[in-house]
Amino acid sequence: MKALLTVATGLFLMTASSALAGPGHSGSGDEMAVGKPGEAGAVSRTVSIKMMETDAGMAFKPNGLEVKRGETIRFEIENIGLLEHEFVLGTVEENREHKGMMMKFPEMEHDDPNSVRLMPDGKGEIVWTFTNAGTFEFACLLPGHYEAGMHAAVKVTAGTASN
Ligand SMILES: [Cu+2]
Repeated sequence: MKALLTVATGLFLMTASSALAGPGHSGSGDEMAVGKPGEAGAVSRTVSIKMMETDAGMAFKPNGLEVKRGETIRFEIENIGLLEHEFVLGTVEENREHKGMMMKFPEMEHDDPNSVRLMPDGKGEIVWTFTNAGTFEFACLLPGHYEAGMHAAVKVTAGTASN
C-alpha cells in the first residue's frame, strides 16, 4: 500500500510539472515565449548574475537586463548568499503559476533548460536565445523569495541582434 502511494504521488508530481510547461512548450522542443536553449557557438554576450540576501530582503544583481531579439546570452549565475536560490527565466505569468506550485511542493525538482537551482556558493550556467520581443523576467520561485525581491525584468527589444 505504501509503495502504491509513493507511485501515485510520483505520477501526480510528473503530471503537475508537465502542466507547468505551459502553452508552446509541448510539440516545439524547448521553445517557450521567452525563447529557447541557445547554442554555445551563438553566444554574443556573457551576463554575470549574482543571487543573494540583502538587508532589505533578497536580490539578483543586476536587477534587470535588456537584450535584442535573436540574441544568445550566456548567463553565469552564482549564489553568493547563505540560502538556496534559483534562477528561472519565463513570462511573469509562467513564473507566477510556477511559484504557486512551489508553495505546494517546495521540494519540487525541475530539470528545465530555463532554470538553475543553486546551493550557497554554487555556480551554474544557462545559454539562452531570446526569440521574441517583450518583457519577461528571471526570478527565484522558492517560497517567499520572489516577494522578498528576487525578480528582475528582461526586456527584449525588437531590433535584430547583429551576430
Ligand atoms: Cu531565492
